Amino acid sequence: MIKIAHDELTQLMGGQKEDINLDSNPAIILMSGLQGSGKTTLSGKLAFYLKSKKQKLPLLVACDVYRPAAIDQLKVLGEQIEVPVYSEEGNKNPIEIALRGIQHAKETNRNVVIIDTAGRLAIDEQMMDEIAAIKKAVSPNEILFVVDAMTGQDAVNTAKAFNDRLNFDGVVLTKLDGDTRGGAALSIKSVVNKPIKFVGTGEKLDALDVFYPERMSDRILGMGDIVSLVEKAQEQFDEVEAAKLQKKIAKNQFGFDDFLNQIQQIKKMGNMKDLLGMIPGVGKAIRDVDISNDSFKQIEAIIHSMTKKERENPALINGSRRTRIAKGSGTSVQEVNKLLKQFEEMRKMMRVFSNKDQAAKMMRNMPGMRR
Ligand SMILES: Nc1nc2c(ncn2[C@@H]2O[C@H](COP(=O)(O)OP(=O)(O)OP(=O)(O)O)[C@@H](O)[C@H]2O)c(=O)[nH]1
Ligand SMILES: [Mg+2]
Repeated sequence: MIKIAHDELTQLMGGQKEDINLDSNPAIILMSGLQGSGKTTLSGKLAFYLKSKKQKLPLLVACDVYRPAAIDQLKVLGEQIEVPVYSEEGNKNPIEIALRGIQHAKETNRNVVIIDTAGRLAIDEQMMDEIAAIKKAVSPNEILFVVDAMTGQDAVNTAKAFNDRLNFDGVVLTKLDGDTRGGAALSIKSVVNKPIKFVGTGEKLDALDVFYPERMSDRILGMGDIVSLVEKAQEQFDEVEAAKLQKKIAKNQFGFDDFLNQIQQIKKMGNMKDLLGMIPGVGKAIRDVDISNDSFKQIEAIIHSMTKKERENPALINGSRRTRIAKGSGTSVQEVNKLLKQFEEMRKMMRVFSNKDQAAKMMRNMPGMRR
């Protein structure tokens, strides 16, 4: 079930990762989004990413002409990552600045231009008109819509408003380092049908990740590594064998040899502690507990000390046989008793669950299940 949900979620969020389009020279990237969504920070992060990972020569262009400190903020970021910043002190026309910024990039051989724009507190016409005008003037390769993941479902309305006006190319979710699980990613993708391309995971300039739908499903489901666990189990799962086992269980013929087989299969899946750690919530709980694959050793030793008949029909194992098995396996009669008891309990449970009617009856009789 979890694996199916996980796979569907991944598909819903686009399936594959999507790159940004840097096909022209210079490639032009335009930032859009509400105030405080993280546009300026992202401009710096993206410049750093393109410079260090893609061997590009970016130029940052400061088109936020409203907030007094906006230009300085971008300059500080540019200095940290050693990327030049184009700005015009005193010019209040962002379109002019954007166009001259691109011209400057051409003259100085910069092959990517990242245009940082002004945000507003809420969606307003003036802001939309301005960014639409910049888009028209510069024909960007890529318009990125930047949105704070912590704003939850509001993010979806904002995304829709921006997309209706700008028809942007991709979404960047910022502040995913907070408590949010990022469910907004899912809604945004389904409402505007534009790929999420990056996620911001911190205030530092290297805190930018390419968006992988699969990893986001993990996060939304909060699953630890349950998918890997399911995949591992699937690798070991043999349908023919399973059907045989099912029959045996129904006829109450599930014996110690079958049990040994099951243990072998679990062991094939890998280290016990790692396996348990993949179950959500368990990993932390067992961090300091010593669980080794040896946990099965004693059980295996006891089973190996049984005769073939005893393994097939544990009811045969009386007092003297128990003493013999304990001796043979280097354990104690108590330990043999314990295993036999647990085995019997397990067989009972298995039988119940192999019979649909019985299982249904049992569920109905559980406290809280009655209508
Ligand atoms: N924790 C965290 N903080 C972030 C992230 N991205 C941005 N911030 C912080 O969010 C705040 C706003 O970021 P800015 O980049 O200034 O946002 P903006 O969209 O340019 O804002 P305006 O220019 O006012 O419209 C800053 O304090 C950033 O440090 C992120 O991925 N994680
Ligand atoms: Mg800004």
